[in-house]
Amino acid sequence: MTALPITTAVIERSNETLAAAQAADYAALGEKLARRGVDIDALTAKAAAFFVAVPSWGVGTGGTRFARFPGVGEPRGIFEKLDDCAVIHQLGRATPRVSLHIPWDAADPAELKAKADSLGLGFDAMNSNTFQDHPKDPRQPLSYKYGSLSHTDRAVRDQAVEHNLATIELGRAIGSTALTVWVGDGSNFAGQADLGRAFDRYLDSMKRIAAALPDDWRVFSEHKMYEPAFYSTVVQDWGTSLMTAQELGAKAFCLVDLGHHAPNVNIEQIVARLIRAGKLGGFHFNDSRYGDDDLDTGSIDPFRLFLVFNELVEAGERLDALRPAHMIDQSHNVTDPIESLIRSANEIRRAYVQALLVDRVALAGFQEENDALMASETLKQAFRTDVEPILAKARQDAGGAIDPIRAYRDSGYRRTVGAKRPAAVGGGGGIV
Ligand code: LRH
Ligand code: MN
Ligand code: MN
Repeated sequence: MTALPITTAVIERSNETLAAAQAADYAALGEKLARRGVDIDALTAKAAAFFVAVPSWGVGTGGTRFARFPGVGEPRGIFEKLDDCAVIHQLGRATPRVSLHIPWDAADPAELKAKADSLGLGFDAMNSNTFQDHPKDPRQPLSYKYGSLSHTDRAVRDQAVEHNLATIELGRAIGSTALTVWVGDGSNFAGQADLGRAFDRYLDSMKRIAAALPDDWRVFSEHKMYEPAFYSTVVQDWGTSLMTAQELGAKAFCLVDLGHHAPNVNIEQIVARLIRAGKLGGFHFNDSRYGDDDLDTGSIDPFRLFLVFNELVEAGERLDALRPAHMIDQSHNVTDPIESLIRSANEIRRAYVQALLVDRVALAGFQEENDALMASETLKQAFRTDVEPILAKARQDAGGAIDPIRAYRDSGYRRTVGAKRPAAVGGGGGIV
């Protein structure tokens, strides 16, 4: 049995100094919400029951294609990554599952499961990687330079399909029930690829993957506007993703990565449409200013995140049937990844609670009357509410930290792993 990385004493000591102020803030917010007819404890219970998965690739320091500046005590493999994920969940209590990327995280399934069990973690959707070559993987000798699932060469497509099947197999052994497929397939020059045929080949490959899914599994197709291909991308937007999910049938859904759209695109409307189509499969949360920046969720545009959650809450029972997967997908280039992931998960919960605060009866009335200003104010009133005392109470009651970043810094975890894990060498780009 692996000991949990942060001791209870560290969390308790940190909470002791903050408990009185937290209780007072919670009581004050409770009174304020009661005047609006809202029961604060019911909100706290909903916040505490809302979880989001962390990406295994997010706990290592990220980089760009220009450079990567390693951090102190970076995890050397999936087992150390799981230790870091456990810290995030111990302090924040919002992230009990980890999303793996294969073959980056390939390991013996029994060992993966045992390690996760000992840390109180589980596994969320598996991600297959056919967007780079894997020279060390004997089962993937062919290059993905010109694509994977949509490649012109049948042998490369076969290899990419097989890799997805192997990813499902590993996921099945460790208790996952979903596969996320994102391919970088596309072209850099007009004329380089036949836009129609490339999509036909992609669909054909995806059908083979969907046909091999276990009964209780789902497959998510993740779209992305551009990068690594800069002229055309095979699965470039939610339209193509929806066509894919519809052709593939009942087990196929669309995954929305918030960073994978042109700036200013109305993502919450895309979410509303996918719910309407019964095809919203899940999210990769992050934030961005320009492109697929992979910045901390809610760090640039928390209002947009809130508007996405507003659609989710508005959907009510329709969403219960869809059970969308909530996952973070970020790259941390200048922050401690553990801190970024703790606060990102908290921002996601914050957006959820703020969305729960929207007076839906009033909003529907203003919409019916075409009272644009009051409809907008109804949303803004919820968004302006500082719900941090609710988030802190949910953490505290679940054994986490009232102020998780402070508790993390006080714990000295980064220093401790820095002494154990050799410093990584910086240099060229790359996302891991
Ligand atoms: C692509 C992406 C996709 C990958 C991950 C590493 O930009 O969002 O989800 O699997 O990044
Ligand atoms: Mn993503
Ligand atoms: Mn991305």
